[in-house]
Amino acid sequence: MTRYIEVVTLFPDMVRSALAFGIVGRALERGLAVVGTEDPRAHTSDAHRTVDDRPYGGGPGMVLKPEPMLAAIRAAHARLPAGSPRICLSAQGVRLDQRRVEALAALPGFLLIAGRYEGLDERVVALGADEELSIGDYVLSGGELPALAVIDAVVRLLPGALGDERSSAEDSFAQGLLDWPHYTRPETFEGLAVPAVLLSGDHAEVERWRLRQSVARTWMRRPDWIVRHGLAPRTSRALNEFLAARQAGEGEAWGERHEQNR
Ligand code: 4FD
Repeated sequence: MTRYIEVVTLFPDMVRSALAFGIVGRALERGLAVVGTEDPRAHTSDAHRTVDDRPYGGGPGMVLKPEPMLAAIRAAHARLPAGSPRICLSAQGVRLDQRRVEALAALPGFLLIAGRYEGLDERVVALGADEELSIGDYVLSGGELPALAVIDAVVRLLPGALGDERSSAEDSFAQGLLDWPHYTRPETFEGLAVPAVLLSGDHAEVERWRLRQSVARTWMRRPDWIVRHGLAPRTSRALNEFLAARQAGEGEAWGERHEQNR
């Protein structure tokens, strides 16, 4: 099933051009998703095609005028499957995470609203958005990069996007864990060796090592995830192995930076 995504943006070329590369570019070429854009400037009627105005109450910066924004939202939303949510990207939104990305990837369509300047007129949010999403606690000059982050995260989950051999469901992130370390040739690089287990050819042992690395890194760097997501029994055993090894003062510098292997 093709997914339909629309982006309301004053910079449609910025959005379209960024989607031409890599995994997402190929997925869109294959028709796994279709991304459309709608420019609020096309919904102005004055000679200067004005999209912004001074804020009521005074102060610096400009606010996007409500009429062109809402008209663009409605035009783009009319092209989407019925029930597609209208999502505004803003630092005031609910934080995006992989669970939310998976939920978006399961929908037939959604609309992303990218604001600019100091922000949107609040009535556009009230009338034109079903929810607000944030990609993190920092301020950007526009919602285009957050919209692109959402699109990238969603499109790479669509069946066929990663190629048939890989499955995003197997990503450690999908399991609530940080990724394990990756290595390729050469075997020793600037004095740092690849962990011996990865050269052993013992696939079961490699899998256990990766899970141990993932859970150790998660424990060290993101203990909040372990509290929030809990651990599957196998993962819980891997964590206990790591904690026991650390207690005994053995093994690698788990989850710490600049670890030296072997
Ligand atoms: N953290 C984010 C999203 C947008 C943004 C904007 C109102 C400003 C950060 C609406 C005000 C959009 C985020 C553009 N900055 N800036 O996800």
